[in-house]
Amino acid sequence: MNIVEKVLKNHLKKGEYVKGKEIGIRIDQTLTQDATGTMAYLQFEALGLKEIKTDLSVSYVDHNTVQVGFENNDDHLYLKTIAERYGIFYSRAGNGICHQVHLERFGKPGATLLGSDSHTPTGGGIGQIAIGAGGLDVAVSMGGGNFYLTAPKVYKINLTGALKPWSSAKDVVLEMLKLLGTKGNVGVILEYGGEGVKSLSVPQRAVIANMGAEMGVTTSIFPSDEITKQFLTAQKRARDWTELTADKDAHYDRIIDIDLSKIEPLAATPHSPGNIKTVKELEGMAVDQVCIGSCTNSSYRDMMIVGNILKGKTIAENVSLGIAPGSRQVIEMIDRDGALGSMIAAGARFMESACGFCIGNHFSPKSGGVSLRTSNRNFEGRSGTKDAQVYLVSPEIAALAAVYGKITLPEKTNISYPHISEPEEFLIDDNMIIKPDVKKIGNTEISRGPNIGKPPVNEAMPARLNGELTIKVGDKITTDHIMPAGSRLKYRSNVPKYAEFVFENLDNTFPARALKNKNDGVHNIIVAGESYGQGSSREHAAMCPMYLGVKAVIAKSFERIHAANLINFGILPLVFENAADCDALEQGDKITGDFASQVPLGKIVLTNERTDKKISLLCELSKRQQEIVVAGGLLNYTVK
Ligand code: MIC
Ligand code: SF4
Repeated sequence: MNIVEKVLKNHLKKGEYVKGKEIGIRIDQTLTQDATGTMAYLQFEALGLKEIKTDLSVSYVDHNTVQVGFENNDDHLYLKTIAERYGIFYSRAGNGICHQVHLERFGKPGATLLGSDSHTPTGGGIGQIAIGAGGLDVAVSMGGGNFYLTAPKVYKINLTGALKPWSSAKDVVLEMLKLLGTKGNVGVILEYGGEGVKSLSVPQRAVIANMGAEMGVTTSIFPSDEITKQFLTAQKRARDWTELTADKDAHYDRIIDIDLSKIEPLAATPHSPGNIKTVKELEGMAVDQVCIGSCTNSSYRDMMIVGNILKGKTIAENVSLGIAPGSRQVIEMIDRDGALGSMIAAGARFMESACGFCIGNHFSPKSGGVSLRTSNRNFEGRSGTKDAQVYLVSPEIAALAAVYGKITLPEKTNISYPHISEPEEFLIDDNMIIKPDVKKIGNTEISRGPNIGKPPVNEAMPARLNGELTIKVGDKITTDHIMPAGSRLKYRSNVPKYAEFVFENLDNTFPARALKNKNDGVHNIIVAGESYGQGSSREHAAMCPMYLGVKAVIAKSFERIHAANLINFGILPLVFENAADCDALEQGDKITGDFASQVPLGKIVLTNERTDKKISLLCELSKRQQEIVVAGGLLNYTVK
């Protein structure tokens, strides 16, 4: 068996492990973050769940830590009291980014982790099957319910050699993005192996696993070996280690060879993590802003590299440099080891250990500005500045650009490569993680600020579709396009309010038009191109359209997490049988036909009243998914 099969079969609860078929697995650990967590726990409550049944559940506050207005702090308090009431670990604001902290303090080889964040696969760096999902799926798993996924195809990424100085784990994953792209990888898990794995530390492996999310794979996983053991021992968690390797005769659906010694510094150029160029091609490009941090590149090693490059330097006059280490452990250690002082002396603006700039919560670049970031997504407008040009690079290349004010090749500088070895002991300080207290479980009163609403309730799927094509969008529409983050994020707990911003940057008339249709008894339909719903796991990208009366999304293809979220909220994801039918559809078209009764057929035929043409749409759902969508979503299906 390969590693993926070993872990999944060990957790199999429902279904037969046959590639492409739906299976239900037990989830050992869950994580939530505040931006998706509030709704996840509101749904946990709405499901009537009374206790958590996982081995460990952790609630992190790391996304909305910039508290402009009362909403975010009210959410934090709601999360804290929920954690106390149900026996969940609570990582307080300032303690760090969920994926970094989870890797340091909780991740466990061989265990399953489900997180309400698309970068949960970071845990693959420590040998976990770590999967991102919508908050409702996480709520169900916290309550002991199975998590459903397709038994995956497994690609082996066979690593040989070792990285050269100035080439980084980030460049490995950018190389992977060059090979696999950002679409067409649904239902795949990447399993890293080969001799080259031994040359990568756990945090480096985590960088690579983290950005599998950008390829749309279900997750990525590394073996658990001596390096993993050393990392866990240094985190004083040696007891959590188990060995996890693939059998010699393990089977894979595809093998991709990567020679680490051939990896060059790379960059993802605007506006997709899949637009890869070499740093050499970008040499000399002036930079306005450099941001170092995010769940991708904010470990002790990354920060020490940056601190050493900045040592004794002053950042260029044209550059503003922001640095956000991934956790308090990292901050305390780079303080002890001198890198923090070098960063501050060089002129870095030191930021809270949180998502911050990565999600456009603050530190937006100037209009048209060039921003070099170590994060994982450079979608248009995500930085908070619509026309900014965001490039994704390694911490090494980012730090050099901060010093020289432009993209600079390391060999053209007199800076020598800072070799950083993994610490033998990490500094352990868990005093910002509140542990479950038996006296409070079942007793704590839950705090609910005025912005915290109830999850919206949907009706069952209509028997007949009286549809209007309310909006037609293109390829690679991200959940950031559907439900903007940044300054809008604070409305996450208030669906009617947040729904006012659906498709804000594509067509801000959509919410009002959709709501009017809903009130007139017309069902809204979204039509899209390839890879609809890339990026974030935010279920609001399904929940808010549901609130506005959207009943179906018809696309050329969907990304995994978003398709699952649509089903969970009673919106039917339909795929054009004939992609050319998409071109013939126009905004405003009336689309009608039998609806709920066609779902079990696996194919739905609808009529475009304008052209009087039939459109044939694939509806390839498992029986369980069919029942959920017909019931109007997972809440209705569960709470009958
Ligand atoms: C992101 O990176 O887009 C986020 C913000 O972390 C999201 C979660 C969210 O929308 O809150 C993600 O990746 O799932
Ligand atoms: Fe936070 Fe950015 Fe990571 Fe999302 S990608 S979890 S916003 S740091």
